[in-house]
Amino acid sequence: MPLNIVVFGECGAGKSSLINLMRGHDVAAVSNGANGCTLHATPYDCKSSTGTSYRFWDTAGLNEGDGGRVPNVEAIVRLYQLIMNLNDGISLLVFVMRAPRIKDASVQNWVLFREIICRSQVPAVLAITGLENEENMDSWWVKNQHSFRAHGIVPAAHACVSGTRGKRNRDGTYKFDEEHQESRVRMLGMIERHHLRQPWRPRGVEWFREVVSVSYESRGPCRSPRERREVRRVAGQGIDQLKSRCGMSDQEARELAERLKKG
Ligand SMILES: Nc1nc2c(ncn2[C@@H]2O[C@H](COP(=O)(O)OP(=O)(O)OP(=O)(O)O)[C@@H](O)[C@H]2O)c(=O)[nH]1
Ligand SMILES: [Mg+2]
Repeated sequence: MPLNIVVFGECGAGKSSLINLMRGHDVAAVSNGANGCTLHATPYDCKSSTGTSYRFWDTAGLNEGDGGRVPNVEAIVRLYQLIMNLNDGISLLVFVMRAPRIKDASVQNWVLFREIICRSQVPAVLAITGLENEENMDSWWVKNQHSFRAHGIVPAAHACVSGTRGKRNRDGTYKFDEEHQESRVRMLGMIERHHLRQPWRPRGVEWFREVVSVSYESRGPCRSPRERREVRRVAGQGIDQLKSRCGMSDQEARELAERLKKG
């Protein structure tokens, strides 16, 4: 069976472009406007130079609440469902971000999918796109890695890349052909080195710990023992983590957890 590699990240970051780049031809639709393009998770199979079979999952963009055609909560739910339904397990998370700004939503999504949903059991690598105009694409990471660390984004590996070939030259070549080709080698090398050989099989996150009923005999001032039943709902670990690690408010965390639980 091919190894599942889930490519996720912001709307328009370049996820579909990178999948096309790695496969060597354009099959995944790439957006050319302000609206999000990829609406549903789509698999694309690819064989590495060493013969490993990968299944890249192109996913709907996660956004900061504007722009994308798939509302953010819906995009999160779809990605969660995809990961939960990968019966053959998951071997790698590839998080795609567009340079230069680290958005709050990106930090949240990194923590949510890497730590809370995949429980840090699946390696997560980072692809930073939009670096075609850098003198040396890798030097961008050297200059910026401290910001990622400060935001709690510490990937197993990173690749500074360009997902675009740029404008076509008169001779039929493209402006960023060299950077594009270099990016392909970087992406495939990173994936080859960091994927799990034994895929991790996801388990549902315990969003709520439900204490359905507690019965006990009351003591004390009552003349006769009286049984009381209480129905309580106690926040489970999932919600606590959304709050403490994703910086969500109690209400945001509850609403998201409720949605994810329903599926
Ligand atoms: N300058 C530049 N543009 C890029 C790069 N990668 C992708 N693009 C462009 O960015 C736009 C969005 O690219 P997509 O690959 O569709 O992005 P996506 O993450 O799949 O987008 P959604 O599916 O909408 O979430 C397209 O116009 C691409 O040509 C890059 O590295 N540099
Ligand atoms: Mg896309």
